[in-house]
Amino acid sequence: SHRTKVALVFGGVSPEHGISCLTAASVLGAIDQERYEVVGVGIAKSGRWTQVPLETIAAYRIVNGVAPEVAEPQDDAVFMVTEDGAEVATRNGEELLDIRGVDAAFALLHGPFGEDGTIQGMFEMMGIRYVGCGVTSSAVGMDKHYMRVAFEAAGLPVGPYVVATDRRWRHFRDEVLAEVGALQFPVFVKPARGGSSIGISRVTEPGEVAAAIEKAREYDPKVVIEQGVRGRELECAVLGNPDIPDGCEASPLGEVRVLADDGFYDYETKYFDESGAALDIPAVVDDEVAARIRALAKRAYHALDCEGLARADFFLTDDGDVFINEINTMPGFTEISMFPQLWQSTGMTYPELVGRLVDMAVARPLGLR
Ligand code: G1L
Repeated sequence: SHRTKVALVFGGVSPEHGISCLTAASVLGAIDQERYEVVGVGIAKSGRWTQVPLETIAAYRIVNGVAPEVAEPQDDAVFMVTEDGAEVATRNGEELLDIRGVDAAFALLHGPFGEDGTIQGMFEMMGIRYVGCGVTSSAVGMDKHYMRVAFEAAGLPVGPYVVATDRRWRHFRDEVLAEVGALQFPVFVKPARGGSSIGISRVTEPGEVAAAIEKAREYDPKVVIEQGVRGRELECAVLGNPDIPDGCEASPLGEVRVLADDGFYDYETKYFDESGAALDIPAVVDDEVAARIRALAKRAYHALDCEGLARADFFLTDDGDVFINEINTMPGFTEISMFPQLWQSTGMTYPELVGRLVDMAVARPLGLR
């Protein structure tokens, strides 16, 4: 019987290289190797691609605080012509894996070049099916400006924000600062397309906005300034594709609990994720509120035309108002991350989740849809 061939693509040039390697180890440990034949495709920090043996991936872990990384390939790939006249890429005389031969690619890559639609576009051009959102959804989901534009167009509740494009900041700085000054403080100043929390400032007074924008601009010429929303952070995992009428299913909610001032969580928590954040699953909220947020999560999924999976993140204020914060097309995905844990709470195991994602990718038609 023929196993479905899956490429795990991981590493990459982003600061989240190590997390990506650890996630690859987590997925490899869960995937049913009786049904799926896995190949490891690493992207070294230099950006060079290399096949990584499964034993190497399985051994990735943090050693004395040092994250794993994809070893740099020592030699360049060279093309050779085989006896039957075909041209193949080789390294050290050994034929390289041709990723076009896989049934689906599972790319675990963060930030620019990976999460932003670029690797999805590469897969599209090469005719490779892949897990998760397509080019446009990935690109829009990575851009805090266009994500809000899409949410607003879909009538979703978005908090007030200002966009400082490079052009506006250079030529109309006073206008930008006046708009930001009209927001309620604190505000959060963020690189528009940063995947992680680098370059983000919490700003409590208007006099500090310009410096925060300059700092965010070190990471992205486009900066988004969001009015802070005081409220609980609730997250919803969404899974699905157009094969079902609703297009997707929403999980129960989870809550990310922030540390109290004394450095302790204010009440007991059930789980901690890999970053040490306390996760409450299911979140303790009224049934009516949970139903409202789950419906918004599905609308957000469709607003970005997501496929496969996404995690939608919300704020719930003390007054019971809900705001969507963002949708993440590549959520944390180790076994203890929010997304897998939310499905686990419904009875779907991590191996089942991985299998479902790969099966959705294999079932997906190539090209426009
Ligand atoms: F392929 C999926 F399923 F869409 C996918 C890809 C990547 C889900 C989750 C992730 N997450 C990651 O790669 C990361 C959290 C390690 C970095 Cl974004």
